[in-house]
This record gives sequence, structure tokens and C-alpha cells, in this order.
Amino acid sequence: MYSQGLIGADGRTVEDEEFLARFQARIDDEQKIEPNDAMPEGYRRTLVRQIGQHAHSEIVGMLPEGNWITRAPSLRRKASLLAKVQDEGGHGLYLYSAAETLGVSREQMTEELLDGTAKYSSIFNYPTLSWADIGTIGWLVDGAAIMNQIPLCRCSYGPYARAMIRICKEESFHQRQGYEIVMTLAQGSPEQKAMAQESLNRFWQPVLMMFGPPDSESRNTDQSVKWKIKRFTNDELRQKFVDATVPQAECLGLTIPDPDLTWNEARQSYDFGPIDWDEFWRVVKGNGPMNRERVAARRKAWDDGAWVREAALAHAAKRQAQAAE
Ligand code: BYC
Repeated sequence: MYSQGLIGADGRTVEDEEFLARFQARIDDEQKIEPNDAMPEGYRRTLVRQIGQHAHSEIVGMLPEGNWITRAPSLRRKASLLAKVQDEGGHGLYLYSAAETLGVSREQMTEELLDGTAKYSSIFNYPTLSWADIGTIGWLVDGAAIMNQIPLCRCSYGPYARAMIRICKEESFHQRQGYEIVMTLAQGSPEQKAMAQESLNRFWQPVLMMFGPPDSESRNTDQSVKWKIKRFTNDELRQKFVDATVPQAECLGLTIPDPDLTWNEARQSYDFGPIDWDEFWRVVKGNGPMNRERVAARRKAWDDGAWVREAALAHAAKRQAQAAE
């Protein structure tokens, strides 16, 4: 007997029930799935989609911060920002490599980013208007990334889980670097503190959106949790992030821009106000403040780099021909 695999947004696949049950038993037993193992087509496609989008997010995520490298206020700030942006390039490369183990090429993934088929994190479609935004991105965007990515170190797919271990270590440095910038501003002149507060006001909601739509609208979560690709739902991670971040804002003397934010004694958690999901979907569909600029910058980088790819291929062909002589 055959059943429809529960593949949701990635399309349907038809697999033998016995095969699906055997695969699920491996997952339930916490065994890692490796590239040469048999896997449901839907599992493979979900990972290609998620890892590919994650890789694109790292690469596009270099742009808003890269914008401030030449304007960092001191040599020390410039050096750490440069290192952080470089790390993000590295994260993108590990992740493209992890996705390639699933039979997709980096060229294919890049084409999908450039033609708008593949998504990347909504957060990078917002501009960086002040130096404080570099602090806020490290503190909140990397903070949200860590909350989302620590559980991915236990993802059932081996190459993704292993890539995430190193990425999370580096993200932890990024988060501290951002927190320290915000702390310096918050303890500085009234103008500097106001700059930090203004940045927090702009970024708070977009950061909460990073965790994805509410569980009730998340088409992939149920299956991804069952396959242990995701260990927590979008709403669970968003709540953990709010609970961890509110005390940090208090410590900084900054105000989270949410009049509904209150401690819920019964839940031992913070209640928070509604999120503007219409804005989220607008941004995800390509109509955020910076979507066009971000994709145009990546397209230019791809076109400008054509000669490097061609030269590398010509060099490899020459070496191969020499070896064959
Ligand atoms: N932005 O069913 P759902 C970083 C899409 S890098 C855009 O819940 P899923 C950093 C989603 O793709 C941060 N699109 O999806 C880098 C789906 O559409 P498709 C990136 C989003 O996959 C540099 C639809 O909405 N982190 O932190 O189960 C510097 C329905 O959603 C977003 C990762 O990629 C969004 N925010 O859950 C600093 C982590 N949210 O694909 C920092 C790995 C949802 O069906 N990814 N969508 O057409 C994940 O953990 C999951 O993919 C998500 C979404 C939680 C993001």
C-alpha cells in the first residue's frame, strides 16, 4: 500500500508506507541521516529549501552590515565588524556545501536567489540607518539567530547539524559584539542613548518576525518537527527569545517598544502585543524596504565574479590536461 508523504509546501511525494515508517523509526531513535542514506524525497526537498534559504540569508545578511564597515567609529569597531561580516560569508559557504550533499548545486541555488524563487530572511530587507543599527543587529538579529540555530545543532540531518555547531559558536561572538555596541551607546551621551533606543524601536518587530509566521500559518512546521529538522515551533522560539531579551533591555536601560509587554506569572513568561503579519508577508513576497536593492547587489556580485569562475574552470581544465599528458 502507498501513502502520500506529508510534504506541505514542497509538493507531494509518494512513498512506500513501510519505507516511511522505517525512516521515521530512525528519526525517533535520534539517528543522524547522512547524505548516502535513503530518505523520503520530501525530507530531502525540505532540507534543500531550508538550508538553501539559510545560506542565502547569511550571504544577503552581509549587505546591511557591510554598509557600515567604512563608517565604523574606531579601528577596533571596524576590525570586529569586518571579522563578523567575513564570518557570515563563511557560514553561507558551509551551508551551501551542506545543501550540495543533497544533490543540488550551488549554481542552481544562486540562480533561485537571483530570480526570486528562493527566499532569504525577511530581516535583511530593512535598511541600516545609523551606527546603532550595527549594535542592534548583533544584539537582536544574531540573538534571534542563536535562539533558532542552537536547536538546529541537533537537526536529524548530519551535515546540517555539524555545520550549525561552528556557526553557533561564531554567532555567539557576533551577539556579544552587538550587545557591547548597544551598551556603550546606552551608557553614553543622551544623543547616543536616543540613537540606541530609536534603532531598537525600528528593529523589534522585524526581529520577532524572523522566527517565521505564527504556528497556525506555518505550512512546514508540523512535518519538519516530526522529522526533527526543527526541534521547536516558530512560536515556541519567538517566546523563548522574548523571555531572554527583555531582561537584557532592562539591563541596558532601554525600553522594548511594546505597550502590551507584561510578565505573566502563571506562564512564567512574557505576554507581548500583536505582530504585523501583513508587513511580514509583504516583505517575504519581495515588497519590503530593501528587497530590490538586496537582490540587485547579489546579482551584480554574481555578474562581476563571472571572470573568476571562468578563470578557475580554465585553470582546472589546464591542470587536468597536463596531468593526462
Ligand atoms: N523570512 O512554514 P514556515 C542570520 C517563509 S541568518 C523569509 O514556518 P519553515 C544572520 C518560509 O520559508 C537567519 N521567509 O517555514 C545572518 C516558508 O516559505 P516556503 C536565517 C520566511 O521553514 C547574517 C513560509 O514563510 N535563519 O540569522 O518551517 C547576519 C512559511 O513558513 C521567514 C535561518 O534560515 C522569514 N523570517 O520555518 C546575522 C534558520 N520565516 O519556503 C544573522 C533556518 C518563514 O515554504 N531556518 N518564511 O516557500 C529555519 O529555522 C526555518 O526555515 C524558519 C521558517 C524558522 C525560518
